[in-house]
Amino acid sequence: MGSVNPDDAQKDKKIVIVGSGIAGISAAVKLMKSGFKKVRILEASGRSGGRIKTGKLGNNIVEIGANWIHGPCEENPVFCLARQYGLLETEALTPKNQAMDVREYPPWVPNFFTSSGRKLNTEVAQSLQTTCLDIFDETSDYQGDRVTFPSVGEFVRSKFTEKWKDADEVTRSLAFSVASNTLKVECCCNGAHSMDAVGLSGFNMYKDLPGLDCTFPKGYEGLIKNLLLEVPPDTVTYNCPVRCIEWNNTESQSPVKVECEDGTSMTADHVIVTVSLGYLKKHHSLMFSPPLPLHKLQSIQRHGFGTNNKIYVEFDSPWWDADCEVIYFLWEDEDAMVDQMPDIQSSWIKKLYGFNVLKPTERYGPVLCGWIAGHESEYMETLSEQEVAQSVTHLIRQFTGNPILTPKRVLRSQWFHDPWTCGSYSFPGIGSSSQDLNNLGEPLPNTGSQPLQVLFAGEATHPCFYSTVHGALLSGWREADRLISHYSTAPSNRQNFNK
Ligand code: 6YU
Repeated sequence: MGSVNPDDAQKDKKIVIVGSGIAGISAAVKLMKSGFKKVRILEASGRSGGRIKTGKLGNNIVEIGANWIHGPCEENPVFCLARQYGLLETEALTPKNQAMDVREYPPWVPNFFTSSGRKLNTEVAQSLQTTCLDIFDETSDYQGDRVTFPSVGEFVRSKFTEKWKDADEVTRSLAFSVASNTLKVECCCNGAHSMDAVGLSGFNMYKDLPGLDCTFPKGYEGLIKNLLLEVPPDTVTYNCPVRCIEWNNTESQSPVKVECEDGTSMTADHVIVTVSLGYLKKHHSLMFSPPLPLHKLQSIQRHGFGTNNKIYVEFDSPWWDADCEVIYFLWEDEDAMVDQMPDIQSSWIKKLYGFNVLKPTERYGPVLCGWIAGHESEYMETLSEQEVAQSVTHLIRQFTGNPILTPKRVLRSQWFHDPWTCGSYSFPGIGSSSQDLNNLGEPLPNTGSQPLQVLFAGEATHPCFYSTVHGALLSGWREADRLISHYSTAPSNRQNFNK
């Protein structure tokens, strides 16, 4: 995106950014580099980073929020910035790594365990898993009606049942256990309660970038810290939740008034809202005065936002294969392809599909990261860490058949109960289309005498990289560019953001 310095007279325009996650910070950096001087970020919590959050498990650095750079290649600005700041390991920087086309499934070495304590033959289980993933891939070619299959879950279940209809009882039962597990994996990838809530028509709006997903050895927050060094230290005001944004204030010179929870208020020429879609779903009616227009509200409702949490578990020694990178737990009683538990209180743990092994082992020791999505995950958040540890210990003993295995440490995330996030990330809901993503990112008002009073950034506003850090970062740049372009005096430098 070409940035053009705005006219000198416009550099005093007051811009308030709500939220100091990656979208808010990237917008601030771009605006200030372009000459805007009065840029202020108001952050509800006591830290920057939002859903980028690095923590500690014993001496290990672990990610509580975003984990990977999805698709680390030249087209990915998070990869380019991380490389520029020297935050990545040599292997992630190789052209070979950047060129790998893995789509959503990195070629991790798996181990499969079952609920009767058996370790399955990897080839057999993996081939059943591939059959299931191929059906997920078929969603991109599906041209049929959306009434028969409104959701990805219904589509996959139907095709998978058809595929195995003539198989013998034992094979079909195992295939369906694998399919249930794959649906739970997909719930985590999409941050959805069930794949029945993920719209088939919007499922392929997401665009994969090439490159083998990589991590930040010293933590994702390094990206945030480096970006913040590019703006004056007092740019962010912490512990300052915004309560209400009054826009269309035609009587004042500044058309927007921002009211904070502590009763203070300030005027602004432009406000960039970067709060999560989960937060907007819950608080939009109090947050905007006048209320948001109907088409925006409908898109806020239609586009999905759900929970995906992690449960880190540390052991004294590994019980998985030395080369294993991912562990899947298959429930043998799940032969009806289920991704929702009927009784959440007693069976929430069945939603946890398995674990990633933290690599390299020399750095982390025997540490696993479990994944659990949906309402089961939200219920898990209400339990004490000790109760979570007990359930995980019981689960691992059952699946390994080892009655004395005991984790050394357990740490879980709680994104649903984080009052400033209200969940993990967005996904296409039933009936969601690219129009909804456009509506979510559309500024208010878009035309008229005082346009661009309230602008919207954040992962859920990106047309094809929603749910990711790079999507959020690009959305922040997009809104900064919108303002820079608005104040650019040379017509040839003005960009049309309505295309
Ligand atoms: C990625 C990954 N990753 C795991 C987990 C989570 C997420 N993501 P922010 O919320 O950050 O900032 C808003 C700020 O606003 C915040 O600081 C608030 O405190 C503040 N705020 C709120 N209300 C306020 C108020 N009233 N006043 C003032 N301030 C207020 N992304 O690239 N790689 O590995 C993962 C993962 C557990 C929770 C992730 C990952 C998502 C990113 O973390 C997330 O998008 C961005 O950080 C959001 O930044 P932001 O600035 O928009 O908001 C079809 C299809 C498939 C699609 N899926 C494929 C990809 C799957 C994505 N996978 C993610 C997986 C993991 C594991």
